[in-house]
Amino acid sequence: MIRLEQTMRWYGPKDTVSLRDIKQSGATGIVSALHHIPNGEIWTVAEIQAYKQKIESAGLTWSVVESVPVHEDIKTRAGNYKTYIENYKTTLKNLSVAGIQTVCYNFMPILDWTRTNLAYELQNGAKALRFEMQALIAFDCFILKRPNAEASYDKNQFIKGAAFFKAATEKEKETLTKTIISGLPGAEEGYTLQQFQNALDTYKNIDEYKLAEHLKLFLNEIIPIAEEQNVVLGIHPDDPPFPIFGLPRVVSTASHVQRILDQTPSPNNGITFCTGSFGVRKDNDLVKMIKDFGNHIHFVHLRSTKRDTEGNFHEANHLEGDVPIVEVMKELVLLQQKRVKALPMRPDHGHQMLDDLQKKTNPGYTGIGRLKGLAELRGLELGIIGGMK
Ligand code: CS2
Ligand code: MN
Repeated sequence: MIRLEQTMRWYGPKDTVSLRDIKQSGATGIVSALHHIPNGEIWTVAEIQAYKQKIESAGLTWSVVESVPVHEDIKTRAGNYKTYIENYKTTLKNLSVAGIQTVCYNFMPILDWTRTNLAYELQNGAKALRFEMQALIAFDCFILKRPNAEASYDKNQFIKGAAFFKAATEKEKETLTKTIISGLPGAEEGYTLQQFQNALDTYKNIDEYKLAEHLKLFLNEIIPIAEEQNVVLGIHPDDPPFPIFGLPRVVSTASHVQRILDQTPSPNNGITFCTGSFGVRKDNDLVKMIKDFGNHIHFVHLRSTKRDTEGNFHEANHLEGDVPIVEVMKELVLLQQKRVKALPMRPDHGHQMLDDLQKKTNPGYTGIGRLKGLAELRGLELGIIGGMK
């Protein structure tokens, strides 16, 4: 039986988790990007080849690009968006020339993924990433002071946000600000408070429908190139999968995904199935989503989150939390059997634990925490396959 392809994300030569570490985890594929190239610029064949060479010399394969970032001008359809779309096409062509044909991207306005606490201590002393609503509200209403921010929250939430702000020390406020707007790994961009507010202003007249339209217009241009070049695209869901800072969201639910697939019909137009992001919403039936969108799932991120009823969540152990991971894996094993090629998956994030706690790693992208996740996930997969025989 063909198994899922085990991959891990690598942030390039500066990543303190090395290619050798990743090799020892048992992963065979690398998920990476040319992080040194500014958003919107063309990735040349020479640059891609050199990077690929580095990965291959460690005995690994560059399986997936995560991500080719979509320039803000494309999302807002302003400024130089036409040039950036042309550049995107060229980058896809160049990647295909180099033999890299699975590309992840996202369409989240301004901020890539967002957390409010990068060192949430678990009972066992390991650290996890956490999103706390009242921290976000404290930042939005009292640090950023976004005009009319209060209207985005119900009264109860707002009171809790105010209390959070009141109790926080200057240092805590500073850390919170940095955590939210300095850019988590992969985001490639960070902002000052003023820059962030200016960026928010560019979305003043863009609601969900307009943003969905912008995504459609973008995909209508790049999907034909992807088809011609045999590249599959997987859009990563919004993280968190609900609106923040009054910004529109277009990849948070099953109906969002359906709209993306219907708007630009093509086998190359697909999703990155991130269980941790989609799984924060109770109304996302993950197993059903795999059944419904299977042919369009080009890449899988496996992790779990534990949510409460107030919009807070933290990243749980890979096999625990709210994601029905056993059922999800069963469905993925079935999906894999219908495919010719191995579907790339990676343990998405991991706790900071054991020696990770002494090491400076990209938040969420620890060596040992992810190794544990990967080991558990492949064991689960093998057990399910064994039980099917
Ligand atoms: C995050 C993001 O959930 C995640 O995978 O770590 O970096 C995400 O991969 C990117 O937003 C995808 O473009
Ligand atoms: Mn993910």
